[in-house]
Amino acid sequence: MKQTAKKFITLLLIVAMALGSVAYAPDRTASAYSIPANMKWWADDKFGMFIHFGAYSYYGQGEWAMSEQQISKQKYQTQYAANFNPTSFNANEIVKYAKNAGMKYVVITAKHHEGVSMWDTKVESFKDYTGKTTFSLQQYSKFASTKRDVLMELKNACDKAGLKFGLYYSIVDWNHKSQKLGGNLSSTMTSMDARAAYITDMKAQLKELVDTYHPAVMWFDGDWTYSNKKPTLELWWTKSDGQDLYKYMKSLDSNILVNERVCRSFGLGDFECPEREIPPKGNEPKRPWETCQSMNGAWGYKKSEEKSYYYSKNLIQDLASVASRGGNYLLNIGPKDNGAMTDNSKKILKDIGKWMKKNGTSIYGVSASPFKKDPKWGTYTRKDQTVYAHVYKWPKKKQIVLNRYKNKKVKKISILGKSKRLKYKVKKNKITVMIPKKAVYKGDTVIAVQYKK
Ligand code: H79
Repeated sequence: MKQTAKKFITLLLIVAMALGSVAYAPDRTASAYSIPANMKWWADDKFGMFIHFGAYSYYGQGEWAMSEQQISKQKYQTQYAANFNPTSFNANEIVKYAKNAGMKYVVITAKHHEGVSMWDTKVESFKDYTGKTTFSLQQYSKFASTKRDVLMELKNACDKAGLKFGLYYSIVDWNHKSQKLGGNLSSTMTSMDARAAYITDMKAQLKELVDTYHPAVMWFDGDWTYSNKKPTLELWWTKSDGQDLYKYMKSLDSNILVNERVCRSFGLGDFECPEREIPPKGNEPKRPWETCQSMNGAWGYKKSEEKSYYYSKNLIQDLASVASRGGNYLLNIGPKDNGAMTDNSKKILKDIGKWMKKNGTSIYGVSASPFKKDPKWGTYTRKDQTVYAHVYKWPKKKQIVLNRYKNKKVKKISILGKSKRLKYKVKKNKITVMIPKKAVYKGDTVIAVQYKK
């Protein structure tokens, strides 16, 4: 008898706990994940600037040109990297544009696949093809005579402006002596010894970067020669290398956030990074994520792409859609051969800034949409008791039907950036809002619905 009572109480407890956990579950959609404390700043910031800048900027054919055109190391180094002289690089200007666009952090390429170290690395093996000169912006290029440190300039500008600073680092290195350009995956190791030595040196470079620039984010890439088996010359990067690299970065600085590309597809790192892709609604990663996107078809400056920039309003919609699905958005600029920002990227950043000034509250620190489906006209984000309806397609009729959040009582409905209250009617779980004839902001007019607690 006693035994049965005990069982019954245990069962009650389990049911109570289950109910409790429902009540305290994060107030988001099925895609909900909880944000670790060390990532809160990043998840709240939502919006960052990516910068692709290297010797490829000088060549002006995109950051993959060396591989796409199978340019030899000697030619790439002597004709492009050696002439790179970005004297118009202006960190304060870039950061001013980033900040005015509402971006809260910046991630710049410290070393892309081409292998030019954008800082004065002292690690021995990163030399040009003769083995004599260090293959870095500070030692190898024309720019060397300026003695400038562009990464430090950017880091300082970010610190001054209150933006977080991050670094991108490519695991493959087309100019390093350990690797041959070519093969199916663009980089093949020359030997297993070369592989081991390269990994040691890569870690030494990463230590230099952390000790010198104290990045808040380390954004790895160029990890696609991977497998979860023993390394080969083709598949020379392994899951266990990725795990080791992640641990190593955290040992250098426990606060650094590291992306999944220490070795992608194994759930490593602190956040996932869909590239040029917004995960479909309902299919978002189950942990923190950041979509990276460029403003045109290239990341590094590509002259032929200068006429093909995306529309600002579409990038704004991307930002809102990403936020509505619980992600971050990292939007890229590719400064020119002389280091200056392109006019097109400046224009886009200004457009986004204009929108963010009035609508930033519907982006920063928001939770994902509380609703299972997106409406035809746009999407939702939420912060505390306010739900923001992002209306991409403004209805022709002077009214719009919004979902009602948890059947709460409405306190006030207005368009963000406007003080006027909008009239509305509540019926069950829908709210019909009377709206002006014209959208206020091209691409995304935000209707804020404040609920009573
Ligand atoms: O830095 C930007 C791009 O240069 C970089 N990521 C962003 C942030 C990027 N790297 N690779 N890609 C984008 C596309 C990758 C293509 C690959 Fe492949 C497909 C790598 C492996 C399979 C190309 C085709 C290289 C080998 C086969």
